[in-house]
Amino acid sequence: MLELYCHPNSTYSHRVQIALAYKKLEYSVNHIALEKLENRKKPYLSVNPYAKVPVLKDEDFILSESTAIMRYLEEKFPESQKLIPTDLRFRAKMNQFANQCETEFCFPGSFIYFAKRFIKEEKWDPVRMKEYAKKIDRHLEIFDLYLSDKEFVIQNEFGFVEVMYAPFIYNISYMNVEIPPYFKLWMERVLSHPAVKSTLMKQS
Ligand SMILES: N[C@@H](CCC(=O)N[C@@H](CS)C(=O)NCC(=O)O)C(=O)O
Repeated sequence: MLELYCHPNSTYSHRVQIALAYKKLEYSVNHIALEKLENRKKPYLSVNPYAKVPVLKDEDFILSESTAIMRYLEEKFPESQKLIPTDLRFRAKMNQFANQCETEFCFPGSFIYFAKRFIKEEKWDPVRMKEYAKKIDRHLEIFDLYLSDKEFVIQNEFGFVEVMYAPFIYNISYMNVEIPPYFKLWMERVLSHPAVKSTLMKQS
């Protein structure tokens, strides 16, 4: 059976858990206690020397990086509900949006979210947080325009890009950003998807 090393509050773990729920794949969970720094000690470092979750274990095969895991699941279980288009150009566009999701939204967003949720205010880096909030605002402006005539990002269907964003838009209130109208509607659609709801409702 598939085994997922993850943490109940980990946004990147949630991506994989949403993909597994969407594809209706069974797996067992191995919680890594990030708060006790279990990820930075042996034996976990032999699972992922970068000390991050999630990691997927499929028999003797070990894979880290949430998007690499999602791509693996798609190829390993071709009969399950599809997350990735087969058409070359739609898939290429999906990859464009996936990269922009990481660099323009998730990376700067996580910096702000992590500080506000887990670090004392006197230790924040307010200059960088402001700069990152501006970067996200710009991203949302561009994304909003794209979404103005669409329900979902690729082929108007819930898919890979929505799964990537879901755990991060769930926490968007921490980011102090303006949420433009079409992005807001898309966010509501994504967060109400059963695979997203069932996964994110479990977090503490
Ligand atoms: N690029 C990685 C990021 C994974 C990541 O940053 N995971 C966080 C939890 S959400 C983590 O393990 N942090 C522990 C640490 O950095 O010590 C992915 O997509 O899986």
